Amino acid sequence: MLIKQVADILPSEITSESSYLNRRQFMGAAGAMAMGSLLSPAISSASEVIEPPPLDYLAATKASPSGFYTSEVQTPYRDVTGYNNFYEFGTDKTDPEKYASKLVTDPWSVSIEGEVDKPGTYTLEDILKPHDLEERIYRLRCVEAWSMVVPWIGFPLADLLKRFGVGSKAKYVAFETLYRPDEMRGQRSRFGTIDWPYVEGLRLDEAMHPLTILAVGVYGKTMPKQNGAPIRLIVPWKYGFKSIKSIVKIRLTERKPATSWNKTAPSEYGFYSNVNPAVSHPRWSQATERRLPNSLFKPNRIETLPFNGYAEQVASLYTGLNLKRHF
Ligand SMILES: Nc1nc2c(c(=O)[nH]1)N[C@H]1C(S)=C(S)[C@@H](COP(=O)(O)O)O[C@H]1N2
Ligand SMILES: [Mo]
Repeated sequence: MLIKQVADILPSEITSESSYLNRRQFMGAAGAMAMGSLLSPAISSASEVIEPPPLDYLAATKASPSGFYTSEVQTPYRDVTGYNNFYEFGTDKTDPEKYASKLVTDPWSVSIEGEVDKPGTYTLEDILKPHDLEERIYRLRCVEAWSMVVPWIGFPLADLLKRFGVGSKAKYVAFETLYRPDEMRGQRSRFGTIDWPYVEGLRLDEAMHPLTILAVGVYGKTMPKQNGAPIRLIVPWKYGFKSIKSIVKIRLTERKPATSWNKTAPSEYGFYSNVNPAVSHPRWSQATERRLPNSLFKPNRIETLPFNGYAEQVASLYTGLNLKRHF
């Protein structure tokens, strides 16, 4: 599949040099410190060298009023594609990269069902044809308290839903991942916690929000299989597990759909799962997060922001909703 580029220069290319430099600076400095601690007791001067430039995360968020881009340092491609959650391929962070190559993503089709004017099963090519692809540089905050900054390529989910016609009874959108145990070794595991296929859902207004996209690429390249090829959801103000991968079904419904992690542990994972530093997971705090890449020398622990820093864009969707109760 080809990714059409809408602009000659992607925003990720504009900022990639500075993130490359930051990374280089950091690696050089970390190396210097490791050497320093082995070879001489003069760590204080070495540690001056490794002090990273302070990052103003809030300012980076505000820089793009739409929330479509952040100027924060982008997580390198090797981390975005090598540290993944995709339980269909196993529960270790490195399993998806190791095993997702077995996934057959061509041909691919997506069925559009339920309260929609033009239901049917469409090939990926038909799904993508009329949509201009654009880049969005988003924070991705996993419920496990790590995060990344990723330049996705995709298009607004709203554009797709409008095209197929949202029925008057539709109140939610349900999504389903491929179920193919022959290719997805995690689906064959007898010790899994998830009841396959993986399912997710959004309220219709969340699905129609301009920040919500269907992504088909990352870093200007076709989506790697471990990241949810060929097409996945990205909802940047919610915990990462809402951003369902390798979608084969989109169903508009009148009733709130079931969601995989909520079914697995309802007291730990709610339907909304908006990023919220004030609501702890029963087993850990959500007040801070580990921003990848990190290391012993640079733990990169930062504060978690309400709605993952997208409050300005999305808080109004939840006016009057008790976010502690509806976590
Ligand atoms: N089908 C499916 N989608 C999924 C998951 C999964 O296990 N299966 N993991 C989720 C979780 S917990 C996160 S944090 C993100 C990770 O996306 P990434 O690997 O592209 O960073 O995908 C989400 N989508
Ligand atoms: Mo996650």
